[in-house]
Amino acid sequence: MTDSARIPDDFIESLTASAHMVILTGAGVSAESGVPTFRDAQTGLWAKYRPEDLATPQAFARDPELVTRWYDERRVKLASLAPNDGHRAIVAMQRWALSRGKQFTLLTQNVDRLHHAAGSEDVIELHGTLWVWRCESCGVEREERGGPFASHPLRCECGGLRRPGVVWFGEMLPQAALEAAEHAIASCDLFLSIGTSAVVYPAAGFAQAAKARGARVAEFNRDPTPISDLVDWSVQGNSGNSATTLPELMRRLEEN
Ligand code: BV8
Ligand code: ZN
Repeated sequence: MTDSARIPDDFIESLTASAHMVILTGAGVSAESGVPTFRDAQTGLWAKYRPEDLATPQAFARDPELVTRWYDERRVKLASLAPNDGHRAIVAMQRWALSRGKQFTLLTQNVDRLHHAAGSEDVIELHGTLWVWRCESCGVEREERGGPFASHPLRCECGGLRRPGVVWFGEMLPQAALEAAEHAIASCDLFLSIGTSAVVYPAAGFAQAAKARGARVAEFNRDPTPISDLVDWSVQGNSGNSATTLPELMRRLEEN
C-alpha cells in the first residue's frame, strides 16, 4: 500500500487550486497493462532492437516487411491488453477537474489508445497510434483491429505500402497535436509528467517549457529521469495497480 505521505500535501493543495492542469503520459502508464515500455533494460522494446533500426522512415523504406512484422506483432499483443488502474485514475482525474470547472488536457506519447479504452476524452496523441495504418501512396487511413496481417508488408488496394500511423524518429509530430500541446502548456498552471523517461523530444521538453512559464510541475514515475531535478514534486513508484501512486492520488483528491 502506498503510504499517503508519498504524495505531498502541498501538491494536493496545488492540484485543488489549479485552474488548468496538463498531464503528459508515457509508456510507464501502460506498463502494468502488460505493454512493453521502450527503454526498460530487460523487457523494453529497445532491449531487442535499436530504435533507429525500426522506428524510422529509413528503416521502413529499407525493410518494410521487418518493420511491418514488428508493429503488427505489437498491435496483436495490444489487442489482448486492457487499461489498468492508472489509466482509470486519469479518467477520474479528468472528471474531477471538469466537474470543478477546471481545464484539463491529456497529452500522451503512447500509441496504444488504452487511455481511450479507459474512458479518457479528447486525448491528444503526440506520437500517433498503432491501430491506424496509412497508405504511403494514396494516404488512405484505416483502423486495423483484427488478428495478424495475412501478409507483410501490408498493401493498399491502390498497390501502395501501408505503414503504421505512428510518428517515427526524424518525423514531425502531427501539427494539430503539437499546436494543442503548445497551447495547453502556454496556459496551464500545473503540469504532471507521468510514466515517461523524458528523453524523446519535443515531448521531453514540455515540463521545462511549462516551468519556464511559471507553472508548477510534478513527476509521477517509477525511476528518476532528466527532469526529476527540475520538478516541484517527484513521486516515485508504479502508477498503475490499485495500491500505487495514481489511484492513491485520486483517493486523496476525492477527500477534497
Ligand atoms: C521530431 C514511435 C523534428 C512509435 C517514438 C538530439 C537531441 C534532441 C532531440 C533529437 C536529437 N536527435 C533527434 C532528435 C529528435 C528525436 C529525439 O528526441 N530523439 C531522442 C531519442 C534523442 N525526436 C524525434 O525524432 C521526434 N520528431 O523531433 O521532429 C525533428 C526532425 C528531424 C530531426 C530533429 C527533429 C519524433 C519522436 C517520436 C518518436 N517515436 N515511437 C513506436 O514505435 O511506438 S518514440 C518512443 O519513445 C515512444 O513513442 C514513446 O512514447 C517515447 C518516449 O518513451 P517513454 O514513453 O518515456 O517510454 P520509456 O520506456 O522511455 O520510459 C518509460 C518510463 O516509465 C521509465 O522512465 C520508467 O521508469 C517508467 N515506468 C515503467 N514502469 C512504470 C513506470 N512508471 C510508473 N509506473 C510503472 N509501472
Ligand atoms: Zn493506397
